[in-house]
Amino acid sequence: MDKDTRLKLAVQKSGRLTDPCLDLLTRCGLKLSRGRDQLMGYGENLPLDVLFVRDDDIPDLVQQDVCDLGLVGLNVLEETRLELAANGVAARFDTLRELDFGRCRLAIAVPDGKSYDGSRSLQGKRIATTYPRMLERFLQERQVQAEIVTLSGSVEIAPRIGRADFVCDLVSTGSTLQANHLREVETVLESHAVLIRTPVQLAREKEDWIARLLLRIDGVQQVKESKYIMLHAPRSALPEIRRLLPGSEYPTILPLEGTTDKVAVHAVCRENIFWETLESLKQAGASSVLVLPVEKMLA
Ligand code: PRT
Ligand code: ZN
Repeated sequence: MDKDTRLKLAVQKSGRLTDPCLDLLTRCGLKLSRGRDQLMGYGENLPLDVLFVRDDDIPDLVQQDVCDLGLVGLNVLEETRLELAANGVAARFDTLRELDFGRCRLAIAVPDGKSYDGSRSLQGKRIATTYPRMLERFLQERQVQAEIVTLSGSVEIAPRIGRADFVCDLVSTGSTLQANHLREVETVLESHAVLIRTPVQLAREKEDWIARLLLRIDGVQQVKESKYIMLHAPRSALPEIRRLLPGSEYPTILPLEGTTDKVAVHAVCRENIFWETLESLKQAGASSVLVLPVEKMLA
């Protein structure tokens, strides 16, 4: 196939986003053969190739039209957008989808034992971060003047070594902050992975494939929580059973051979089904309940 008709997607080479991104692409039906240099993965069955890079480079690769698409954390994307704006350059990337992985937040934390009384407490203080632009915006919005200490890593030790009074870093479980005797006090940004694209109109084939990829991504995101449930129920219990099925539209009601007052109910539930729901279904009269995972879904 002509090279120009193949989409190029930037993905983190090795880090927290790598596995979930590759998993998403696999679920979308992409078979990748990773090149010998491991910098490029070629789509064997779709006209889509993957460029493996550092996550910080992903917005720039899309900005400069080296890649058509990118999978990156919102935190990296927003920091790059502000950095470009500070240099008088407009960002040239559009967000296509918000994804349900890479969840974390950029948060300000204070050493244990130090008091915190709202953003005023940051006035005149030093805050260490690897996200100076987002922190700057946060402080400006609250009309607080503070010194931003930009570090390239290990932000959490800055207070202990006397380089800063506060830190502004990514947090997911909070255990890193806890281990460093820091307490979270402000959220600067809620983040997750996003799929971005160049705003430039691409060749027809490429645009078509982006549209197909988006449909598949939507399908993948939908089925993650979805379940297919089958059960037997007395006709009289149907209203109550429909009420109990989480996130289901119209269930299929089927007759059962040899009985008229019982029917089979089949439904797709777009939310997970917990034991509590099964117990309530049973109480409402359901029997022979089966819950199955949904592998693919196309709305
Ligand atoms: O080498 P490269 O530059 O590509 O990788 P990187 O080291 O810059 O990034 P990486 O792999 O650490 O993270 C990639 C992306 O994952 C980030 O840009 C976020 O969008 C997302 N993400 C989700 C996180 C976290 N959760 C996270 N917990 N990124 C970093 N962390 C770090 C955080 O900086 C802190 O050191 O994990 C620590 C805190 O974690 P908890 O669980 O202890 O709170
Ligand atoms: Zn990085």
